[in-house]
Amino acid sequence: MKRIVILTGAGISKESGLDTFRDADGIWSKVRLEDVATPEGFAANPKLVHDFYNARRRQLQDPAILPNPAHEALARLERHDGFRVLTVTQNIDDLHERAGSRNLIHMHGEMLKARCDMCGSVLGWTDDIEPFTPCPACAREGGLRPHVVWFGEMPLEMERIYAELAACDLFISIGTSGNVYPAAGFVAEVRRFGQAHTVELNLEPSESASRFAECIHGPASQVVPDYVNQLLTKQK
Ligand code: BJW
Repeated sequence: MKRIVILTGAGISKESGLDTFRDADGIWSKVRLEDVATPEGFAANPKLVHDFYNARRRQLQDPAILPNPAHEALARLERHDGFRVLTVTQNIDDLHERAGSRNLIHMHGEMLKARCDMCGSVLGWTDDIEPFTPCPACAREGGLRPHVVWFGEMPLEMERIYAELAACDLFISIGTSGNVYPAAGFVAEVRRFGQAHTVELNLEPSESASRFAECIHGPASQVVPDYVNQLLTKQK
């Protein structure tokens, strides 16, 4: 059975209505990443960071925000018997799950979860968080934070991800600019470990484009379903 690892980034959710980070109109054009996506920023101004994630959490739950044909195509690929597919997403939205992907790692965490720094509980979370919202598990105030990975923090499930990268036959990177490590280094890891084919599907050449054996550029809602259809046709 062909083993496929798929890495996704903010570009796959752009056509669902969620902003990317580094495009001209992206999130980092509106807020400083040092203020909202570092442990130091959170310690300096927890209210600012909670407000930033509260707004994004509310937006994600807007009924207009839905998976697009790219998310749906990846779920279709995962359901096919001829492939063993792992999707590793840098995104904290839940659009892959909503499209039907099940073998999924959120390496940068999840917007619809909160974590208590005091008792370590990870909880499903759909409401706003304020600096003194008590933790439902330990009842203490001041410890709740978004369950996301900020700069300087260790991404989640790295051991499992590296094992899958070493064993895969095909690595597909979708909608990521290749600026943020360790995800930006996955293509090099794949090439170092084995014989896997490597493909970039992105709106434009990413920072890592030269490291891929094949690059297809265009909007995810078009290039991803086309590429998945090609794989499914070859498998017949
Ligand atoms: C479309 C499209 C359409 C648009 N269709 N495509 C120096 C060298 C190397 C590393 C470091 C260094 N100094 C510091 C580091 C480490 C640091 C890092 O990488 N910094 C860089 C800035 C240099 N990394 C870390 O700190 C990480 N932790 C770490 O390294 O731990 C140690 C470790 C060691 C060894 C092994 C393992 C670990 C943690 C990084 C945490 C990143 N967190 C964020 C916020 C998460 C929560 C939130 O969402 O708020 O994650 S930052 C932000 O960037 C978010 C994203 O997941 C991440 C990646 O962004 P992404 O997805 O690539 O988005 P964009 O906007 O950059 O790109 C979108 C792309 O889509 C573009 O190319 C568009 O063209 C394209 N696109 N429309 C298809 N319709």
